[in-house]
Amino acid sequence: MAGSPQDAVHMARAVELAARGHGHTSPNPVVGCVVLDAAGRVAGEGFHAYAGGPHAEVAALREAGERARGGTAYVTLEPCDHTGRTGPCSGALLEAGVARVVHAVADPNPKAAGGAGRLRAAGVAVTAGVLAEEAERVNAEWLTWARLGRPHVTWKFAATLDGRSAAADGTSQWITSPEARADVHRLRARSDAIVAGIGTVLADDSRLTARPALAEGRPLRVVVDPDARTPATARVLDGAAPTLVAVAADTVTTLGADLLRVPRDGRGLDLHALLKELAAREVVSVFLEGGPTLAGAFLARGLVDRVVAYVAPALLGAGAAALGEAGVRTIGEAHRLIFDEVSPIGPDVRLVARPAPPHPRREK
Ligand code: AOF
Ligand code: ZN
Repeated sequence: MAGSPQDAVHMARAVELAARGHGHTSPNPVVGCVVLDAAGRVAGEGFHAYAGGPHAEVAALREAGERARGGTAYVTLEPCDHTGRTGPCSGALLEAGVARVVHAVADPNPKAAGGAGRLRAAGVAVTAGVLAEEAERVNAEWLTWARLGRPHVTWKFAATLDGRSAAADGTSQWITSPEARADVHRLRARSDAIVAGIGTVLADDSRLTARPALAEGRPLRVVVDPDARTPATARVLDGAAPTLVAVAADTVTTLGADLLRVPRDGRGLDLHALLKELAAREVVSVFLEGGPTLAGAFLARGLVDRVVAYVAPALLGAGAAALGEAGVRTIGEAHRLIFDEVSPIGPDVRLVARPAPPHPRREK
């Protein structure tokens, strides 16, 4: 059932509300809700603001009060039917006397799902799938984690217009503007974990933190370091945020850091296994910051869900490419993307893209 044009308008608002939770709800989803009264006027709005806080439906019902009776609730995610940190939203909607519930995406969490069925069984009209694509996109991180059992991965890089992240002599600082770098800090702060390869840690000695003013819960830092080459003095091991050094299961080391043992996969670590471990630690979203080798390995394994590129209006003509070997042998195997966003950031451009759905003719 697609729903009416009015349904789409109210669901679009619910998606907007859901987005307000970005960066604050982990390991829970972002969810938005709009409640109309029986006459079709907006009576309440709500969103899920933090894990453990009221669900979007409860927040919107609270605002609507008695006006919800006989009305319609628009929710970006199927109402839950379980008692977790809070009570079931299916029950709250029934109690409020809502006559119709419209939701965009089914809840993939087996513990919480079933709200739609319970509401239907109680005589509530339920419409599913309205603005599903938009609601999927706003909640992409959590849906990836809940469906695939691994975190959603955003790969970020900064490069010149000719796609290089370092000059011929290896210098790489300040390719992009302060505005772009501030934006990176905002995205880091919204992520559960920041992942970088040992090459980047050795080359840049980056702290991989978000500016304190931005990060309420400090994102976990993860160094992919099969042979435990992280120096004990590396800035990534300072006390500013927790850090995990992911080393191979067979690596012998005296490094005084929290180690995560992961099986090997060729020359590197088994990235599927690494992500599964992080998912189990309630890491829903990963911000992958390179370098080129690690990014290529993630891409080759189909483990990049979003690409954020900061492109500076500069040309180098020589020097390391932003992306290393990524499992592409011929043009037909290129990782095809769709641009979701192109926006100026100071003098630079920010591009946001995601993998294109498989093309029937390109499938082997
Ligand atoms: C949310 N916010 O607005 C909705 C959710 O741990 P709990 O009790 O808060 O339950 C979390 C689950 O509830 C979550 O995994 C999802 O399946 C469902 N719906 N969750 O955090 C909401 N509607
Ligand atoms: Zn709920």
